[in-house]
Amino acid sequence: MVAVIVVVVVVALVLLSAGVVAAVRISGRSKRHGSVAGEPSAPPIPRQPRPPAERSQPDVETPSVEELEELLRAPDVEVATPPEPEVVERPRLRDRLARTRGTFSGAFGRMRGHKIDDETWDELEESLLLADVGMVTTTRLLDALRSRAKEESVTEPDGLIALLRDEVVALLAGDAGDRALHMLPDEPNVWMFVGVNGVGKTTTIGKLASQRVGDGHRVVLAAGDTFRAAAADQLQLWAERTGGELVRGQEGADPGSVIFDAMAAAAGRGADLVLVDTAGRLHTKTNLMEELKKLRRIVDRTPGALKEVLLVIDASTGQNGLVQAKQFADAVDVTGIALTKLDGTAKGGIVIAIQAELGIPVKIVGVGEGVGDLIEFDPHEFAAALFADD
Ligand SMILES: Nc1nc2c(ncn2[C@@H]2O[C@H](COP(=O)(O)OP(=O)(O)O)[C@@H](O)[C@H]2O)c(=O)[nH]1
Ligand SMILES: [Mg+2]
Repeated sequence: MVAVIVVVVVVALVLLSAGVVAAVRISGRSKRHGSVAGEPSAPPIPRQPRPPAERSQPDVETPSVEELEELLRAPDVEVATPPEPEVVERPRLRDRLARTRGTFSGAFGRMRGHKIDDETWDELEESLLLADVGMVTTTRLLDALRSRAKEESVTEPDGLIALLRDEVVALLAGDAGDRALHMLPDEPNVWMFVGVNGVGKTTTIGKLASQRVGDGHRVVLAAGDTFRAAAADQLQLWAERTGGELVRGQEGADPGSVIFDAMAAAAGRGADLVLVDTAGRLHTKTNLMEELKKLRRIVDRTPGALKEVLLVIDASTGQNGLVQAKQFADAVDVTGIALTKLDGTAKGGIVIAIQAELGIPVKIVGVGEGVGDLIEFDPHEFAAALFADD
């Protein structure tokens, strides 16, 4: 009997002391957990499997499993989880063009009630101008439409609308040139992005990086906008998000040197595409254009090929975008247009004006702020979206 009591007392003492030791260890970890930045960091604590006995001590105040896990986690060790591949569905141009389409569908609705008369032509002209097709291109379209309507004896508004759609497609597809984004195999290809501040250069680069990395290319993003550190930070976020590699310089660094470094990095890492972001301050317009010419020369001198100079235009600026485009196209040989923000604007008709008046192909269009909101431009899809009834 005495022996039994002695055993019980010894077991109780052992349990009690185990509880005290556990409490001391836990409070030590808690202190480390609250360490401030700058303190020497604690070495990572290896995770040990917990013995089942730890859980079966109801009378010692033990932390819950979740609390223990939290406490045992070394505060300064971050386990890098690879970014989840974003599921990107191609947006429908038709959905995103809703506001521009609204301008046309309203006018078409009013036209349909009666035979073609002066009012019909006024409605058409007004809707084209409202959609920022611009006077020059609107006049050209309507002149073509009048002679075709006469030739083909079209008397019903629906016939006229169908003809207008044809004319828009013809104008867009006619002398469009080539809408492909070009790359040569087995060498670094350079695509340079130019345009005024805020039009969407950096965002478009991010979206393209995502597409091309997804297609198996190795992409370098060159932060050639060195005026503001925030510009490179923004590009860095896109690089992290898309799996591209960023090359950046100090704030105020010579953008040319960043491009140089980017080309060297691309060659060294076997990257086949370098997307070059540039600054777009308009108030130093002459300098901006000179800077762009210089960057072009640098790219021309480095190994690798300058395959695209893409002028980024914000569709919501309508006819102003056209004026900008003319200035840029005079300074650098622009190979194509990236037209952004076609979503949410009623001025989508600017696509037609750009194509008709500049003769530079619109290659890609931005239809939202998301990573997947960039689509290659297709005149037939555009016309179908514009003339859809609903
Ligand atoms: N709605 C919409 N917003 C866009 C699009 N492209 C860019 N943006 C937004 O426009 C703003 C300026 O873009 P940013 O890339 O910084 O322009 P940058 O100054 O030319 O580099 C950002 O808020 C972008 O999210 C687009 O296609 N649609
Ligand atoms: Mg930018």
